[in-house]
Amino acid sequence: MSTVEIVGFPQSTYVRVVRMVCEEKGIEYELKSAAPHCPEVAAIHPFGKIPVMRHDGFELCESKAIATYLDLAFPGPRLIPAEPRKAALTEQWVSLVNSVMDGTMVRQYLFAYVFPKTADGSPDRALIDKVMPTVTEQLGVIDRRLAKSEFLAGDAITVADLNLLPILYYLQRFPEGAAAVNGLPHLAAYYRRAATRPSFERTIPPPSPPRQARAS
Ligand SMILES: N[C@@H](CCC(=O)N[C@@H](CS)C(=O)NCC(=O)O)C(=O)O
Repeated sequence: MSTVEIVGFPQSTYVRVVRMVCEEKGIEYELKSAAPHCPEVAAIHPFGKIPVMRHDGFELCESKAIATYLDLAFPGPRLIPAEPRKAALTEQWVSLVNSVMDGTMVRQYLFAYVFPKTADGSPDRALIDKVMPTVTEQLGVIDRRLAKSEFLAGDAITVADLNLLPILYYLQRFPEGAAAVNGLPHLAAYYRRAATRPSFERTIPPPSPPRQARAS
């Protein structure tokens, strides 16, 4: 089989998710840095979002779909468990993070620092202060889950964890986000353990997201 091509900026949390899947499974892949909506991306994703993937003539978009393909098409540890309840819990936590928490933690909190809409380009303090209680509340939901199991879907790492960790990485880069994560004992311990995994270390994004990533 030919090398998997992942297309998208390495700063994107969703791009990092699929890279971490490759790393955890030992899949050989090439990362091609590309902006959302560029022709190469728009040819595969109907709404121009990153990541997109190419493999052996097969093109695919949407991070969860790409993760599922990689998990099923390649050998290596199963990242979406075969056991029905664990598989369903994996889906549940991906969905909760992508449909609710990504909006609060990435699109509002992180973007208030990285892509502020303030006149002078300084961090959007009003938005940060407004959104932090919700960020903390949502992190508490994850902390309570992690009080019960080592990983989100049970006792082994799954796509659910790989989908969350890139967001936690960015939260740790900013003061309120770091304080919120580190103030929750189960979540903080989970993050410390996960951050030592080669899949995490080998996919750490370059320091600053390109301006073109702004549209979302
Ligand atoms: N549901 C998509 C979301 C991907 C996504 O929102 N990617 C962002 C970068 S992190 C993007 O392409 N934003 C540009 C846009 O939405 O126009 C997935 O899971 O792959």
